Amino acid sequence: MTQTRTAPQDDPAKVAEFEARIAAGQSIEPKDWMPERYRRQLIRMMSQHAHSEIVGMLPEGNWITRAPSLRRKISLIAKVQDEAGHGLYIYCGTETLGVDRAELIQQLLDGTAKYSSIFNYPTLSWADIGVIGWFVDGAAIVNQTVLAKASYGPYARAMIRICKEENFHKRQGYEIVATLANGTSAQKAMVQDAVNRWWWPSLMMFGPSDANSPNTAELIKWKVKRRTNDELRQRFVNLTVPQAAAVNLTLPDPDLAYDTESENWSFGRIDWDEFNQVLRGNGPCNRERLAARRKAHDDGAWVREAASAYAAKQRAKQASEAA
Ligand code: BYC
Repeated sequence: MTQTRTAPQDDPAKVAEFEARIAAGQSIEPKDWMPERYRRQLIRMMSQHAHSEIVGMLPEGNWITRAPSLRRKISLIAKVQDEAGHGLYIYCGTETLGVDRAELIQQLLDGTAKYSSIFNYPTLSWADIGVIGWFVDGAAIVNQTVLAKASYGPYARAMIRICKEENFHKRQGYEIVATLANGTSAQKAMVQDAVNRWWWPSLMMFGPSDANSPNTAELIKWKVKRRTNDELRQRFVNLTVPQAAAVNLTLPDPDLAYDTESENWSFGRIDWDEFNQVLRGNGPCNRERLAARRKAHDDGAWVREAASAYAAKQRAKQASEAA
């Protein structure tokens, strides 16, 4: 297993050359020299992203057996499968920075790595599946479309493909929402309840406010992040307000108001205490999510062992053929 390297002293001339490349809009590739801090920031951010995709399968996976029709079931299975693919793809991208995915997965299972706060909330009704697609994948698209221009090539390229799939995810969600919103009064009440529960946690997905975001300045300087947390959150609100109006649903914020001067929808105060509690492991489902991942990891041990044994056998066969 490749261990995370200890930080060498970065050569100032190399740092200057690296920053000039970033300023010129060049893409940084795995074999290029990079400051150790840049490498570590990317490992942190990309591994958290990969973990989010994998943990993010759990809330929706709960509903595969209860999807209301074959068509909905097929779409949901495809979506959850895509998320597994995104996780694996981003773990591969992270490995280009010289870290082994087994090490990263162990950090998730130990509870020392973060994953998106949003996946620590429960999916209580079928309408939640629609609202997750609409809000959560919608928020992911806003965030990741910008990350597709990140300075680190493997991450940026992963985002291009992932965003294409997220668009399908969002559409399947919004279609469920629109159907329920135009359905019986019980269906409409169910989807409005889901909107009420998921709205604020979705705004928290974008991270702390800029004033309290320790990583943003450095990541913007290195063009990993191209927009701040608050800028992306605002863009998401601006896009989502008209989408809610189009299906006659109300967003649970009495302070939502259009500001003609800035052309933004201003919104109420986010409950940062709740956000911090979820990040500390005290959200409604943190323990359940980690327990599910640990069980899946343990149950899958035989698959990893079998795959390693097969790979060793293939290597031995190739070596004996070459000899
Ligand atoms: N939840 O300095 P900040 C998906 C942490 S999955 C938990 O602003 P940064 C999908 C942050 O990590 C999409 N933790 O950080 C899957 C940092 O902690 P550490 C997930 C959060 O990196 C299945 C600390 O708070 N998307 O789409 O500049 C189904 C301070 O924050 C959160 C990504 O991962 C949070 N919400 O900005 C459906 C996108 N927010 O590491 C859909 C990639 C912040 O210093 N990541 N923290 O201990 C990013 O864009 C950025 O990393 C963030 C945070 C905007 C999330």
